[in-house]
Amino acid sequence: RPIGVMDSGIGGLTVVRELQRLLPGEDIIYFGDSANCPYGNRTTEQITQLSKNMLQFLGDQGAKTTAIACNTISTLVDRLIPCFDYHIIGIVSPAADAIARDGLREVGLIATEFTARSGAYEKLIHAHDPSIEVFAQGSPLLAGLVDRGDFNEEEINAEITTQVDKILARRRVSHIILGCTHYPIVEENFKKCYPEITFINPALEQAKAVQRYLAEQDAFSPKTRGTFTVCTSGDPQVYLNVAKRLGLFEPDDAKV
Ligand code: DGN
Repeated sequence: RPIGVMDSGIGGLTVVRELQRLLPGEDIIYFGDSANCPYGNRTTEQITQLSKNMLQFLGDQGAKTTAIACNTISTLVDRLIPCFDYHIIGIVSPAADAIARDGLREVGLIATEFTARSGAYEKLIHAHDPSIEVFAQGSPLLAGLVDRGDFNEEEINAEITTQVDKILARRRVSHIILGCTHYPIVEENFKKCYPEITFINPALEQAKAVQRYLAEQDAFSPKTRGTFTVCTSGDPQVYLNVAKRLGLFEPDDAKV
């Protein structure tokens, strides 16, 4: 049975990259809802409904677990999990656990406006240690700019510097969480604009959480190389381009 990965768009391909590195034998089925992206500017009810549709679809494909790669959707994971009878993993919780474990005293967060406003990272980090300071900043534009797939450097860098400068004006943090799955696709832009800052990509922690779950369930695939299927409500060509940019296994199947 495959691992499901879902996102509002192409961003979750950054989680697929980590899954393929850690668990190359697993079949992966991906759903990206680009027709409705960005989710970050939508209401809670809209995001919940759209997410349920994707979780249902992946469950129907027989997913043994689904990684909700999208941070925005993961802020609502507590209301989604009870609606399904198969296993679901969000991305915020494993990332928050890792930050608390690594002993950072303060950290910046750049995310969609929805995620930044939700306080989900703060809540889960503070569950470990309430004294860790989190400086959250929402970007209304960056996820949409990346999802467009044309990688206009000037526009992307302008939005990165506008929002990261706002974090740094509040506190000169040394670490910033890339709290939207679309952002690690343009991680090089972040690094070039701010070489002195360490940018944290939550995708690896989520992939490790999937690995732990499969180990607990004794549910690893016996294969050495899994299949990779992309389904999207948007333009499959954009997914193929980004999959290539990220060095993913060539998708076996790209469906609309
Ligand atoms: N990629 C999504 C996230 O991680 O929050 C958000 C993209 C969007 O829909 N704005």
